Amino acid sequence: MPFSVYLQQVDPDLAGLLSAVADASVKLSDAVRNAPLRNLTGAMDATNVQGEIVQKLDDYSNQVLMDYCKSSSACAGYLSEENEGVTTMNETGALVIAVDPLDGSSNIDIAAPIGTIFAIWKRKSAVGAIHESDFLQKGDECLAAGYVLYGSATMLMLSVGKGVQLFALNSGTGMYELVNNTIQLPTKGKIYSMNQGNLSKFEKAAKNFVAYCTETDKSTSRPFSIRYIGSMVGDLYRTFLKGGVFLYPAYEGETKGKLRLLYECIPMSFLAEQAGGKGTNGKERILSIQPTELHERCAIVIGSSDLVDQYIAFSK
Ligand code: AHM
Ligand code: MG
Repeated sequence: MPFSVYLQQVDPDLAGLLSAVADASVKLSDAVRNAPLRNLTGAMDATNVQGEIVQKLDDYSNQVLMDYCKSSSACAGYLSEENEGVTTMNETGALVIAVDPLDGSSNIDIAAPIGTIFAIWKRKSAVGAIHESDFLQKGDECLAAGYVLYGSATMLMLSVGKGVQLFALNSGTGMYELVNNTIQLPTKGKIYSMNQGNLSKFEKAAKNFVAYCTETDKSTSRPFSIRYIGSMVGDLYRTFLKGGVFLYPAYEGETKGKLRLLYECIPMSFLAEQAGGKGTNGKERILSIQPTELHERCAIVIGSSDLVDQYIAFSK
């Protein structure tokens, strides 16, 4: 089924914005695949609000998404990893969107999987300019979330709150087509995914969890394998299809990790729960957390429910 036909079942405002995001991602998929030929690799002479070096493709992706979101009349506001504040798009629009325009920036120059992550809410204010408070909403209030993976294929994983659907970009037509109507995240898994080189920096539960993953126990297929691309989009695509767990835990003595709540942890947790999996910060469901800052960071453990539960047990 073409994506445009799938969108006919979706509320028209939401369908319009999702269509704009999908169109933007088709353009970005082409840019990613041709980045070395278009002077789109390497860093800009700039850092973003998080103090991270901005890659040329980060900036390009943000510009493209802003243009396409603005073209959707339903889109009232835009928040991005690359922008300090919120941007009003259309004062009469009903929706707001938070995006990580290009996740996995450190993988751009090595042609490894990268992607675009997004979450959409109904705005809280009625009309007019958008405020921060329009974005400080729980994941439980999300209308839709998804991501596009620019890997060996370009894949769109999406939920509008009715399960998780997977679309593949047909490179011939430039259009997405449904390839799986009911993604089910396996309840068990044999793979864990984390930056284990940083283990000494992480909280005790993470250390205990790694000890659990690496010890031998035939009944639970341990030791598990470790796989870590360093692109959340790539690592989670594998996790959604094959099962397992991805974690970027809280740092020792802190409650937060590296990844951002509004445009990384919430959209991925929304998808995980819609697919029968779980997403937690160790102590609380990610979707229950009340955001207090636009670029708030969050610890995340996400994937197969049995493995996430195991981490939660170590967090008690
Ligand atoms: P980015 O949005 O700036 O690309 O950062 C997020 C990425 C995730 O995709 C990935 O899981 C993580 O950062 C990797 O971090 P690290 O290099 O610390 O393992
Ligand atoms: Mg990211």
